[in-house]
Amino acid sequence: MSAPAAATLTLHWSPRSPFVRKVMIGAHELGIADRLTQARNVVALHRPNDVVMAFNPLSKLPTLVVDEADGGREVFYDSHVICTYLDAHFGPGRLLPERLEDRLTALRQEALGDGVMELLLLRLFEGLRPEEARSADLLSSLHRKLRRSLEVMEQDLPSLTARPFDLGHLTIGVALSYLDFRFATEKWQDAHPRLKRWHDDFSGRPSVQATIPFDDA
Ligand SMILES: N[C@@H](CCC(=O)N[C@@H](CS)C(=O)NCC(=O)O)C(=O)O
Repeated sequence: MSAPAAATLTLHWSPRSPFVRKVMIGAHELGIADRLTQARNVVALHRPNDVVMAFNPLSKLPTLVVDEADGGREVFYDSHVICTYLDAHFGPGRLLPERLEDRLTALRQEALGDGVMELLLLRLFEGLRPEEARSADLLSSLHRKLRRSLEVMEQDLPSLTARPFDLGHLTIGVALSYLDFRFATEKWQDAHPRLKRWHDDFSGRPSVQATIPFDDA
């Protein structure tokens, strides 16, 4: 395991990736965002990126490369593993609660947020296909899963408000922000006013304000 104080941390990064945003919000929350050198890479499901693949065979963002002062190198992916690495070195316990019950809840909420981001990415890709090639079954399935996920997020509000901010809050917040970023017409807020209020508070955090997504290519 590297000694981060002397290491160079390079995050293969995109300003529009919700999974990268998870890591960046985590880094801001830990006060170490300026330790991460951001390397812009464009990745796409249908076009593997050779630079990213040199470190991550799946060609996915985020990927963290840790270069140690002694010449050693370690690579970490995916967003969960990178957040775990950052928390262990710079937290510890601030992103991943130490108490088992809280940690399991945070991890389940992270899985829910990750799943929503994955289904939104699928919906985005499907929407880019010619209309006649789109799968109505897939789009309808994704829609049902999104609706149900929003209901469960709303049911999770008591546990979200009871715990200090952790990876569970972070990931659910990023997923809702990504929904707004890519599908602003979804109007989920009308059906979930309490979740909207929670998301408004989340959106006001300095770490979230510092990582607003944008399309640059
Ligand atoms: N489970 C991964 C998902 C990462 C992911 O899907 N990232 C997208 C960008 S938002 C990507 O790299 N897509 C390129 C590809 O799937 O080839 C994580 O948590 O980091």
